[in-house]
Amino acid sequence: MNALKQIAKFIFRHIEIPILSSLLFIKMVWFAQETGIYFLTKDRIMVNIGEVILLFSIVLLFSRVSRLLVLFFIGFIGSFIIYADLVYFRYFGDLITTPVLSHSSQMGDISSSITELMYIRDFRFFIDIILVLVAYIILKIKKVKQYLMWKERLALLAVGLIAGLYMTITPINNYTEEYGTNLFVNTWSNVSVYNVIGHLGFHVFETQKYVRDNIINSPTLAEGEAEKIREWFDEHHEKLDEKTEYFGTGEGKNVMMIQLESYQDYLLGQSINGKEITPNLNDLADNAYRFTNFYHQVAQGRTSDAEFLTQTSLYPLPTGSVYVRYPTNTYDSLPSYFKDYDYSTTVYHSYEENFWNRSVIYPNYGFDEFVGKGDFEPGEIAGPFETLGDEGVFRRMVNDNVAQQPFYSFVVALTSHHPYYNIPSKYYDLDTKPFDGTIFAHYLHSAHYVDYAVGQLVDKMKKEGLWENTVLVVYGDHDSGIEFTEKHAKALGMDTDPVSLKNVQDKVPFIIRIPGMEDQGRTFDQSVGMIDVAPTLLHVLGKEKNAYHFGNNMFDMEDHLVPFRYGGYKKGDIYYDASLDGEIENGSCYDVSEKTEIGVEECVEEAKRTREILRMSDAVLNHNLIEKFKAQE
Ligand code: GP9
Ligand code: MN
Repeated sequence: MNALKQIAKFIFRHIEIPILSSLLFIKMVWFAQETGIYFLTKDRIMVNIGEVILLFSIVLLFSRVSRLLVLFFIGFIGSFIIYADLVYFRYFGDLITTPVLSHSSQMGDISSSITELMYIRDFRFFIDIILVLVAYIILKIKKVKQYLMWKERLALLAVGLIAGLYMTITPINNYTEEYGTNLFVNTWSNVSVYNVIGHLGFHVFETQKYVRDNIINSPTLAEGEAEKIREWFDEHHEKLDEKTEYFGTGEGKNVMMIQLESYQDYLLGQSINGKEITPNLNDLADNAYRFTNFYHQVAQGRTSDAEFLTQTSLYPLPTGSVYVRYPTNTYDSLPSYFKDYDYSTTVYHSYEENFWNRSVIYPNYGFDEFVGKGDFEPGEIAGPFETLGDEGVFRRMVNDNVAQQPFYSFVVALTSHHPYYNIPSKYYDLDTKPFDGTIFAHYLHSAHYVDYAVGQLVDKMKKEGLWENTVLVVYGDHDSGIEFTEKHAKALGMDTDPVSLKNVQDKVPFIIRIPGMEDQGRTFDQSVGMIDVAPTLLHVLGKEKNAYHFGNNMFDMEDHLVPFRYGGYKKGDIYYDASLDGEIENGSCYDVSEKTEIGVEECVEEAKRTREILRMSDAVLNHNLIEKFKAQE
């Protein structure tokens, strides 16, 4: 009896801790329920409970009455974070991050409607906290005696910390053992990070990353460096102002830009077992301009880097994605340019709106509207993400566009994403022998489906009267991740030597159609890259704009340097493969037209220039220089 009494007393001494910590966990469940994020896996539940236990263990350092005050603060901070995330999610479909908080211009849009996003029922997030505060005040007034019981509290603290750590670390380890640590470097989606490391863990991780990158290792800008970069842009503007026969040929027309997922250039113009892989893109190229040496320049940000390159003509970061690190910087983006000329601007992507932080960066780019996963009508599902297939996305876009002219529409297509399965079987009409069953065969089929979708798009544009008044740009976002081998090249009737194979790897298609031009069908062979898309488009639209763009005008016919983010480059026929150790001399230099390796000394000068350009672009991003330059204008 005595023992039972002791136990009851012991429980009573600490009862508020399990109650309040459970309530905090319940608030996490409410958040997941309302946002529709799937929460019910063993690991997700465990990591969140583990973190709650860790947080509340701290309370044991305090004796009863003061403990209530600490509980109030801890409970308030925890509940406030979850609730703030919920309100933010109701608007942006994502969790709050430090860059967003520290650049509250983004919040400008939301602050006026913030009260609309808060409901009376949300009060439940704070009831327990208020009760704790009331209890504290009563006990204080009644001068209730505090007890110490140091040993008991320290023992409980030890148990709490061990259990909390175990429950937090185990699920994270389970994830990294299976998928590696890439997610924590690239953070392609806040929700993905949250799923792995829990709600509180996400904010701890995200804040430490922000502090590490922006405060502790804050990139420094040497004296006079900003001025030098500005001068570089001034000189570059003179170059961009040179007119060609294509200047202004698309003036006043609508613009549609289609970014195809993982689409390699080698798919175009090729057949497998007698059948064209991309008949519709080939037809399009015959009625447009095709650049046969267009390179992707993406880094770890993959699709987001490709978008960033073409929309802003700045280079992606060496690690992580700019979309995640600098979503609120000032950019001379294509949509913002179109806004200046009263175009409507819309972006389409049939996946989660918060993936790659798009819901934050797109409004900053100047898109009026982002049509994301939740906004499409149900239609034919295709691709590994099991979302609306590209065909449906294109159709929706054209339907919208008819009433939006002049428009700038940008589609981030998705169906042909790695690992290239889940294409409806009726589109499997290529004979992929001898690759049947391999990832390469799946890749060809999914590329073939996307080509079909492009064909449907063109037909619909014609039907809806958009074909003759719309500049159409189609390009691929990056390589397929499948090594292009001798066997593949042979099957497609392409060069099989090692230099050609290397050169093919990072090439993606680039086609631009300017209606009304007589010389359509022309191909351009000079080396160009994604960085050049925005300046080229502005040239075609006939605008002389001193935009802070690093790219060149692809129509000026010059052999410009095409830097790759890892330090390699392509210029004319010269391809430089940088070495991972960063020593320029340890890289390899090739003459692609001769299909041979040449002395590295031939590449040193341009390799240095490549680094210089990337360094300048990094400085522009790290110090938000475009905002500063514009303020000086
Ligand atoms: C999903 C898509 C992912 O939104 O952008 O593409 P990825 O970055 O993996 O190429
Ligand atoms: Mn991609």
